[in-house]
Amino acid sequence: MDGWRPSVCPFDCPDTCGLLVRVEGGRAAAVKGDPQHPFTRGFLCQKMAQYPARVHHPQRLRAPLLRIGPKGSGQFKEISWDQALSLAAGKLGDTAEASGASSVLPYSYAGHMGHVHRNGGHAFFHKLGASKLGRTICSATASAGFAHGLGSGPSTDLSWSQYSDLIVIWGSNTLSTNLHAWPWFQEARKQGARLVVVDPYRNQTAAKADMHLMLRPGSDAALALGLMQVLIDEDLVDREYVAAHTLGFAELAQRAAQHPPETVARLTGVPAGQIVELGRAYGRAKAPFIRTGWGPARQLKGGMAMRAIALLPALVGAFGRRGGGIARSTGAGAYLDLAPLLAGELAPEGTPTVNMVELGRALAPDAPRPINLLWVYLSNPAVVAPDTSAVLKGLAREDLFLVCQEMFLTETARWADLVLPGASSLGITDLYTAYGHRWVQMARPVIAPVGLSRSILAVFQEMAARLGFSEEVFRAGEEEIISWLLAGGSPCLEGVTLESLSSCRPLKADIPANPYAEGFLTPSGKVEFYSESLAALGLDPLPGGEPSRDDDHGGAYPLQLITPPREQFLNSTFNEVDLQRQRAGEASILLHPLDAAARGIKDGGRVRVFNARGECLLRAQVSDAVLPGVTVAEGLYWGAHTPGGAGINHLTSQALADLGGSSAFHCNQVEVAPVS
Ligand SMILES: Nc1nc2c(c(=O)[nH]1)N[C@H]1C(S)=C(S)[C@@H](COP(=O)(O)OP(=O)(O)OC[C@H]3O[C@@H](n4cnc5c(=O)[nH]c(N)nc54)[C@H](O)[C@@H]3O)O[C@H]1N2
Ligand SMILES: Nc1nc2c(c(=O)[nH]1)N[C@H]1C(S)=C(S)[C@@H](COP(=O)(O)OP(=O)(O)OC[C@H]3O[C@@H](n4cnc5c(=O)[nH]c(N)nc54)[C@H](O)[C@@H]3O)O[C@H]1N2
Ligand code: SF4
Ligand SMILES: [Mo]
Repeated sequence: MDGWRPSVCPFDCPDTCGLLVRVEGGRAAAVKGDPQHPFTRGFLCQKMAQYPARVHHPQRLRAPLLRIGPKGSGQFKEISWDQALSLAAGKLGDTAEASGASSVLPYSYAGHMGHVHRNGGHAFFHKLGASKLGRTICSATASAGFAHGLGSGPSTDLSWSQYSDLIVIWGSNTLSTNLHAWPWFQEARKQGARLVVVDPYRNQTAAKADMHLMLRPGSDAALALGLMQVLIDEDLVDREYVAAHTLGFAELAQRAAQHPPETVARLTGVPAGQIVELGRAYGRAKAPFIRTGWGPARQLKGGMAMRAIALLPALVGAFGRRGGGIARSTGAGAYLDLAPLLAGELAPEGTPTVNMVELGRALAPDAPRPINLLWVYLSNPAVVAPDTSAVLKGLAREDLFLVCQEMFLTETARWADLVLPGASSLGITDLYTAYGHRWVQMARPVIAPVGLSRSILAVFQEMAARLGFSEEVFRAGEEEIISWLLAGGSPCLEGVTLESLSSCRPLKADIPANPYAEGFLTPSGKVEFYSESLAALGLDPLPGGEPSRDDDHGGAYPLQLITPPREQFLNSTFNEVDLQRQRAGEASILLHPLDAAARGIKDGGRVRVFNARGECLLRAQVSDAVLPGVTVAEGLYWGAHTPGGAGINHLTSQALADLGGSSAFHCNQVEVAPVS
């Protein structure tokens, strides 16, 4: 049906925008933001404006492909779905017989965020007895850090910030990665609120702030302790709130006392005067609001960093005030009943789990447990996973059979033996919740399938039929599964039903704007400055200020490198859209004039960035938007779109953060040298 049709942005972004798609002759001709969406309010980011170009891209995969050249050569021939699925079923059977079902590993993440399809392969791999995947790459450490202070569960809603008089954006590049939070912050500013950014570089967001604390990566816990000490020292603590709702203030105060502003200035690179200024402003604000991104968590001590930041609002009683609190992740996803779709009970007891951050290690020929068949979907590990050279070595193994469900011949799909063309979000039915707001929405197909592409769920159900799996989950349709997800009986989803969602308009989940006003889901029910559960794990029960640091091989790699997202890409997605690549420009590295001068590097010159793990060629951008000793490379460019052919994850490591097991993507030591 032609005309403007409702849909949802399927990408891994907190905003989960309401979309309107203009359909002409079964194709998407244009998209715009849905003005009736109460949170995203009618505008889109520049990436999504290119969605029709991506969906109908000439290089979009339209048929199953079988490898006919050497691995990685990109030489394939088209085959039928029947041939492709029979081959896949045969390989799964052979692999399980030869080396056990646990030598099969699914690898998926969040290329598509709809719950039905994102989770639509899990039951299949459980039943098969494949190794499980620990899906930790993004938020596990941040969640764990918060859980050990405030408890799990949703955090304060971003829209609550409109009532705040002091907004602190702590390690989030809002204007690039969470654009629809910005108007709420601006509303508060119109009423006189001050906006402070805590970030290692002057990103788009920091450039628009009233104050920017430029800290060294990995030093957030120290900064938080420094702010706590100012609050305690200047008697800005809300004693009543602390007495009623927290545990361990006396012990915290002792720890904070070891972090006076001068000490913290040394650890963080932030001038002592700024630490005192922000401490005072935070303590005197009526309703201070913090927005933490994931930046502080992508560090070896990232769990500790998030925990320390999360404790600040309790000290000043911010959770008790309209406009006060802390936002990380919110939304209705946690209230869905995923169990019937995941069918975890089908997995044999003792099935091993592979942490997705350690894919390189898991695929090594000498890994303790062999992985001989890897099935990748909704992810592009050759670009997004850390330690790319280890990942590529694994993907290149002659004895690894690689299946890849993809929309494009990505740098992962190039290594595949079998490529299955994936449907886009515009051709399927799914249910979406957000992690940056509380709205729930369903989308139905608005265009005809592109080529022979098929959805994730459809492929796994076909595979299940071939392998003779007979459970109900392998036959249920998309809408039936959505009704299962909603049937858990959570009061937050009252009134959200298949029927009420079927107009494909957003519905609000009944989650309070500031859930922390109603208590904390910690073991004690209070904010835990002192954490017994951390003590039980043998970890520091109090926030500790020692910065994160990558092993620097005795100073051989003296510069810190962070690798945050780039505005023009969504993780590695949109690399395939020419206009977005042009807008992004050449992959670059930001470094301070002193570091550049010491190395004979000129602004705009080509440089080699390297450490023991690998090297990249990038364009130097010399500016005081970053501290001396710190460098920044934005964006996950495909290797093929980077001058030396190697993307930024050649420099990152498989080391795991302290809590939750995420990657320390922003904790790297490197050296930079000019290239003539
Ligand atoms: N345009 C765009 N939007 C995106 C994405 C994208 O790739 N592109 N990705 C999406 C996804 S999957 C996610 S998880 C989110 C992530 O969104 P963000 O949370 O915004 O991303 P981060 O990588 O965590 O980086 C956020 C900020 O943290 C800073 N940072 C790095 N290290 C530290 C540190 O040690 N301390 C502090 N205080 N700050 C630090 C970085 O400089 C950066 O400005 O964004 C989503 N939105
Ligand atoms: N150095 C560094 N590395 C990082 C990060 C960082 O900040 N720095 N960020 C990390 C974070 S936060 C995350 S979440 C991960 C993200 O890692 P991924 O989830 O792997 O993200 P994408 O790169 O977007 O890859 C998703 C793939 O899914 C495909 N896809 C999208 N929709 C569909 C569909 O409907 N069907 C099929 N079959 N395929 C589809 C896309 O074409 C794309 O290739 O990356 C991590 N990697
Ligand atoms: S990527 Fe994020 S900001 Fe852009 S349209 Fe999608 S949900 Fe909205
Ligand atoms: Mo992410």
